[in-house]
Amino acid sequence: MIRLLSRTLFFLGLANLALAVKREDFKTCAQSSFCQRNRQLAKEAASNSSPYSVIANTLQFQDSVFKADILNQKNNVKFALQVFFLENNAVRIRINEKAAIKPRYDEAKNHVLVKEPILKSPKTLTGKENQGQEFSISYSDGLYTAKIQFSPFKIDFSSEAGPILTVNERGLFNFEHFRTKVEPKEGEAPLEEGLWEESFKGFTDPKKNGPSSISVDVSFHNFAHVYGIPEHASQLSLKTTAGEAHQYDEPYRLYNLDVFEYEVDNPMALYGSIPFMVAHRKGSSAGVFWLNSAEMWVDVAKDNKGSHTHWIAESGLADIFVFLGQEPKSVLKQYGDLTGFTALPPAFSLGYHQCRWNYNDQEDVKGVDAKFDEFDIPYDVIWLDIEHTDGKRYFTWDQNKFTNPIEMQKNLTIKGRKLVNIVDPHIKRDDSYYVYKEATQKGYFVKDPSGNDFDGWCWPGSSSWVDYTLPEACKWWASLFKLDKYAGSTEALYVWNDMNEPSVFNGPEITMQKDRVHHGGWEHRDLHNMYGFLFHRSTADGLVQRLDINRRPFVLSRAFFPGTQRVSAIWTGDNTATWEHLKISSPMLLSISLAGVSFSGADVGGFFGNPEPELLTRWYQAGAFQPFFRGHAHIDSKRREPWLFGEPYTSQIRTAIRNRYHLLPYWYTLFFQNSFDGVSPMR
Ligand code: NBV
Repeated sequence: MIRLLSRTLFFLGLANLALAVKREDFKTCAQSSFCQRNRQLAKEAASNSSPYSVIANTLQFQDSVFKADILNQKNNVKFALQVFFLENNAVRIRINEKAAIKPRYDEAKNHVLVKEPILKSPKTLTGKENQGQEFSISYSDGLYTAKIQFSPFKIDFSSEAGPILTVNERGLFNFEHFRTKVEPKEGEAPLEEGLWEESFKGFTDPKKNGPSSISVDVSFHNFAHVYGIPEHASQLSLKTTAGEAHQYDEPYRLYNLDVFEYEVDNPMALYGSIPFMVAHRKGSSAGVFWLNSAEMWVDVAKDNKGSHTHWIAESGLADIFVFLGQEPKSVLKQYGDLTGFTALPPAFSLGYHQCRWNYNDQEDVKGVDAKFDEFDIPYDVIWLDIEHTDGKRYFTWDQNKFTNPIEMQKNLTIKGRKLVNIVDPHIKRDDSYYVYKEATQKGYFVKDPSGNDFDGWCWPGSSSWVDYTLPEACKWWASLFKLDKYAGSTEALYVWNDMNEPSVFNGPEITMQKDRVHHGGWEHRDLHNMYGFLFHRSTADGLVQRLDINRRPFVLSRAFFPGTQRVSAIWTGDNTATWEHLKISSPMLLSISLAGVSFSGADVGGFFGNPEPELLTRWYQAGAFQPFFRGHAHIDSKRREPWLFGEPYTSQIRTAIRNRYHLLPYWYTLFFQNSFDGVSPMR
C-alpha cells in the first residue's frame, strides 16, 4: 500500500516532495512491553536500590575466571555470574539463570565469535578479598583493575589514573527469569499486560516463554561522547535519549527492519544492528559489546560525570565484553580479534559500481557499459536488480529480456568488468521453481508455530524463508551458486543480498513474526538481528565454493550484525535524493565502520527521488571518498547515469570517479591494514 502510494506520487511528478517515514508502522519503546518495563525501572531506580547481590560464599576464582552466584533478593531467583579475563585486555561478563526451567538462547556466539576467546595467563592476575564485600582483580599486567562489588552487584573498571567504566553503576541490571504461566483465578488480578502477549497494529505476539528481557547499565566515566551501536540515521557522537534535556525521546533501537523512506536525525531502528559502543578521552578508550541477537534498545544519558548508557535486550543472555585501552584502535583490535576483521575486498569492488532498479535488458546493459567508455569514465561493475529475474525467482533470468546472460557477462569480462545480480531471501512458493521445491523437500524453511513452512508476502507474492540457523540449509544454499547450478552465471557474477532483515510485507513492522520457529525450536525473537548475517554469510560461502581456486567473494548485504565484516560489504539502504541524506551518509558510515563493518557505502545520488545535477555531482564527490562507492536509483526515478546532465556536471562527475581510481592503491592498502588491525579506512 505504502509502496503503491509512493509510486503514484512519482507518476504525479511529486517525486521531489519531502518524503516521510511512516513512524506509526514501527514500535516506540512504550509500545514494546519489555522496553517499557525496563525504562520504567530506570525511572524508579533513583529511589530503589538494585536487588541483585553476589552471594559471597559461592565465589570461585580459578584459571582466569571469576565465578559466583547472584541473588535477586526480591524474588530469590539465582543467576550464575562468570567473569573471564581474556588476552589483549578484554573482559567477558556472562550472566545466565542458575536453574532456568528451559535453556535460554546462547547460539549467537557460535556464529559471531571467530574462536573461543583465549584466557589471559593467570600469573598476571591477583585476587583480593575485602571482608566478603568485594573482590578486586588486577589484569593486563596490572594496567587495569576490575572490582566486583557484592551488594548491590556492580563491576568497576579502573586504571591507576582513575575509574573508567562501571557495569550496573545505576543499578539498572534486571534479568527476567523464565517462569511458568499461572492463569489468574476468578477474582484475582489479570496477568500484567505485555508479559505473555502483546499486540501492535493488529498483530499479536504470543510470548510462549513469558517475560525474558535483560537490561544492564554501563557508565563511561568522564567520557563526554559515546559512539557506535549502528544502524541509525544520526550523527556520529550519540545523542542523549534520557536524563535532563535529552535530545531524542526514544532510545536507540537495534532491530533489523526495512524502514521505508527513513528519516535522518532519528534513533529508529534500520536494516542492521551492532551492539558495540566505543568511547574515547585523552589517554583512555573503552568499548562495550553485548553479544545478543535479540531486539535491543539503548538509552544514552550524560552529565558532568560522563556518559551513562542503559541497554535492554528482549531475550538471550547477558554476554558482555568490556574492552579497555589507551587508544580507540586498541579497543577496535580487541573487538576484531573476537568477531573478525573486515575481509580484504577484491580489488575490483573498491572501484565504482553502476546500479539502478533496473537495467531493463541485455541491450540496456550493453548501452550503459558502452557509454562509460564513450565518456571515458572508469567503472568496474554493473548491477541487476529484481526485475532481471523470471517473476522474482532468484537464480533465474527473465528470458525475454536477458536472452544470453553468459554472452552479456563475457562482453563485460573482456573489459575486465563484472556483474552483480540480486538474490533476495524470500523464496517464491511455486512448486515449479527448483529452489522452492528443493528447500521444501529438504525441510529447510523457517516454520510457523504449527510446524508448517512460514508463508509470508514479499516481491514474488507468497514466499518462504530459508532457516540459515540450520547448517545443512546453509550448505545447500551455498551450493546454489555453483556455476552449473545457477544457470547463466559465470565467474564474473557476484551477489547482492537485499531484504534480509528479513523484510516481510505482511508481517508486524514489515518483518517476520517473533514466534516463527527455527532449527532447535528457537523462536525468531531470539535471533532476529542475526538472520540477515547468516543469510549473506551462506551466500559468500557459495561464491567461494563455486570455484576450485581461492578467490575472494563479493557480496553486498542490507542487513548486518557483528561478523558481517568477515564476509560482506553493506550499504545504508533506501536513502533519499536530498542534501540532508547526503550529509548524514558520512556519520552513518563512520558509525558503521567504528562498529567493525568497514566496507560500507550509501547509494550515490539518493535512492528515492530525483537529485538535481548539483546534488548528484556533490554526491559523487563525497561517495568517491566513502568505502563502498555505488550509484543507485529507485525504479520510478529518472535516469541519472553520469553523462546525462551535460556539462559541467559530466566532467565533474568524471573527475570525482577518476579521483577514486587514482587513490585505489591507497584504498587497497588501508583495507589491507584494516583486515588485521580493525582501523577502518573511513576515519
Ligand atoms: O530490489 C529493489 C529495491 C532495491 O533497489 C533497493 O536498493 C533496496 O534497498 N529494494 C530495496 C526493494 C524495494 C524498495 C522500495
